[in-house]
Amino acid sequence: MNPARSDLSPTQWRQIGLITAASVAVFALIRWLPTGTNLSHMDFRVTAKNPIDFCDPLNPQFIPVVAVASPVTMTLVTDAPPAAGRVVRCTLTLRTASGKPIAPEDLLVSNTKLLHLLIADPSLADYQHVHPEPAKTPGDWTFTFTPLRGGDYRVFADFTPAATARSLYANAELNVLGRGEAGPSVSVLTKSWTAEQAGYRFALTPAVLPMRAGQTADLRFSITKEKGGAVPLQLVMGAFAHLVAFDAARSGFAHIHPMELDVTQPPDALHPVLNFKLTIPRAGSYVIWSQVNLGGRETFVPFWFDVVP
Ligand SMILES: [Cu+2]
Repeated sequence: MNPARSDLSPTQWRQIGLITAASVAVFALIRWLPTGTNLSHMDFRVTAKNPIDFCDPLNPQFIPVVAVASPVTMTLVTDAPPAAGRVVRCTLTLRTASGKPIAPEDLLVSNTKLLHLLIADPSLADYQHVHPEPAKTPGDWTFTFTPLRGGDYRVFADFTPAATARSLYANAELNVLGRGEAGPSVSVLTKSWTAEQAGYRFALTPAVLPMRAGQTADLRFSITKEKGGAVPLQLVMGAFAHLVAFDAARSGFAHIHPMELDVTQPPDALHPVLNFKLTIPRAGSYVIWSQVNLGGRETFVPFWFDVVP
């Protein structure tokens, strides 16, 4: 008989058996529990010359999404040819470079959502912010939107893989039939730091004018009710205002949020003011689309301006 065995009493054998069974059960339970993402940081690694890897949330920059290589491919399929003024139903597919689907469990919530789409027509007169919902097939996401104009719409996706915990971007184009007759008039393209819409006056005021390329600009965003009274400013995606800047060529964007980070302290009700910082690296024509929630109604207001060298 094996001397080691002879040292153990039947009770000890039973204890070993129970401990082993318990360990197997715990192991099986852990394996059975959802483990989150199946993707690793290697799935989001890019070997190209200009990989997207930046995004310091405290120092938001203009991100040249189109020029840089994204480790993610995005494709768009619509149920019918998109046309201006009509609802378009889209299925968007997100995959890693090696073809792995990017599903909800692979992404972190950012600004209250897993996936943000910034959609703009070639004139940048129609800007929309949409949140796709995950579809049954992993990697597929569905959304609807109504393009106001014709042309090659550009769709920028903004998301944060759980594997890297850093913002990542992708882009795709969607041709929309029509000449834009359903869209806003070109007067919205007039360069201005003020705008009126729906009974409100919006002002975006840079501390120093003109805005210069490469210099951080302090921007003051304010809203007043034209007839006087309180401005019913509410949170949208976890902030009192979102500003998204595009260059005229739509090569990328900058998405910025108020410096007033404490959303439990809303701005003054009669004359809300929010402060932003923005650095634009290159001279040219730009638009900042502001997005606010006024009494439950989402309002988008553009400000066109020039950045000088
Ligand atoms: Cu935002």
